[in-house]
Amino acid sequence: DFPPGDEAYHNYDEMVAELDKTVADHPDIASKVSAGKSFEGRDIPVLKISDNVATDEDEPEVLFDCNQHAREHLTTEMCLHIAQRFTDNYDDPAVKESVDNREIWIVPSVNPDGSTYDVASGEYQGWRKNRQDQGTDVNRNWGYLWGCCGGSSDDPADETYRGTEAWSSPEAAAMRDFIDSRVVGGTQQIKAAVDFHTYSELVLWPFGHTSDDVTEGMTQEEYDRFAKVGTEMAQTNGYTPQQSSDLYVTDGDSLDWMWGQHKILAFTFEMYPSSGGGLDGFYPPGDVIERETARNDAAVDILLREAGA
Ligand code: 0X9
Ligand code: CA
Ligand code: CA
Ligand code: ZN
Repeated sequence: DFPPGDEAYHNYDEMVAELDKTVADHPDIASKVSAGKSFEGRDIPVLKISDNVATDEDEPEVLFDCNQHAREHLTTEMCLHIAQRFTDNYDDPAVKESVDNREIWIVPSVNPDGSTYDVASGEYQGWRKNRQDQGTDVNRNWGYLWGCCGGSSDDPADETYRGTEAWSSPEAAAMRDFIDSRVVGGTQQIKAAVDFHTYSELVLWPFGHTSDDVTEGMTQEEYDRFAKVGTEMAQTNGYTPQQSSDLYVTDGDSLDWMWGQHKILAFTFEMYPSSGGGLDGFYPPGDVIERETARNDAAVDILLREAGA
């Protein structure tokens, strides 16, 4: 489990318990479903938050997903923080306004096998991938131009191994099935999304597979909207806004698929810290969780607003 000083982090069972408690405490506005199962058979829970939560209403839907990468535990806390803020503070008029007019989907751990393995021994393993064979990088396994562009590896030992084919990881496939299931009457209901990672303090937008701003699937107008919203969010949290390929080129990441396949206004946030420490950067002490998750409150609110634009 998490080492001394980091007990505030939630392991998989604690994360599930937290979601169950949220639903038990707020049954009118919170419910839990499953996106599917991980390679080792763990459920990948999805929390829904909205008024009339049992009804699929005609309200813009927003997705927050976390922990595609095993060692990025701060992101799981980010998703749990969002869940708590929109349920525990429902009597705050601004929160109520958001909850009543959106359907918010939260996936605290896309990669529960990897995150469990990372902490199981009591010493951090520095693990990134899932636990399928030598491990697939879940964020290189999504099916938009999978493996196209030198932004992933075909070596199963590599940290960015893309898998044997698109969607070969059960975790990416489960997320695909869930997001595809939000197409209702031919229209994708999820309008905006953030995929949380650590670290570097960045707000990133598509595409990742090319350094071109404008390309097949991205007009200048669309690019400009990403840059505008991304920059506005970054002004609230102090992160650096940029196209994801400005960091480095990736192929098969979730961002490119969410936009390329579904035209979801999708961002990747790289959370605290900004730099330094190599592997240590993935393991900030538990006492930064509150500050570094609340830091994104205003950006999350902007994304919820944009989902209705
Ligand atoms: O490499 C990744 O999957 C993400 N960074 S991380 O350090 N958390 O592994 C970044 C994905 C965003 N896409 C691009 N940078 N193209
Ligand atoms: Ca509703
Ligand atoms: Ca709906
Ligand atoms: Zn990551």
